[in-house]
Amino acid sequence: MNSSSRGKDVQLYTYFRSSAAYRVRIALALKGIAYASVPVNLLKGAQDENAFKAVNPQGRVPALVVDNDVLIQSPAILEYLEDCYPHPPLLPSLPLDRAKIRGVCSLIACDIHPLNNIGVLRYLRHWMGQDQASIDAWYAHWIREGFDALECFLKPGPFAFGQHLTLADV
Ligand SMILES: N[C@@H](CCC(=O)N[C@@H](CS)C(=O)NCC(=O)O)C(=O)O
Repeated sequence: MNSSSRGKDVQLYTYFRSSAAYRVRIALALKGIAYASVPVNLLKGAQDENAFKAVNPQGRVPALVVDNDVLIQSPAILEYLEDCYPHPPLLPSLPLDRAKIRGVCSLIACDIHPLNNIGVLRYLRHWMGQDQASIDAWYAHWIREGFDALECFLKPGPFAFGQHLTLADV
């Protein structure tokens, strides 16, 4: 356990296949923060049940509960973890470098992922009448377009931005 996490009661509402929750799990692990997992089975619709909506009215994972405060949205949670548990750092010190890394994070979290979320895909099927092949084509299109752009921003490795692991890798 990270020394600064002692005394805090940390719970992560999560689902094993959720990439947004994965980001938070990776950061928690890298920073050595002890937490309890609360599984929310997205395929069974647990995100829409009252028990979870009482935690996150948006019905999305991840949600991180720190003592009695609920944090939502993986970018905000990652920034919180970076602020409160700075070791190991997942952002460099220079503002310009930090902004470049955050830009890549946003490319993934704001422009690729939301278009392929369960709720969006279900809407395409049930309300827009799209078949599975069309939905798969939609999914693949936004991932391909996003990843093509992402490749242009990556530096020579081993990590996305060079020698150090950052939020872009997370
Ligand atoms: N922008 C949010 C996205 C959270 C999100 O959409 N999580 C997905 C799983 S990856 C979810 O809970 N989906 C439930 C649904 O669409 O019904 C974040 O980065 O935390």
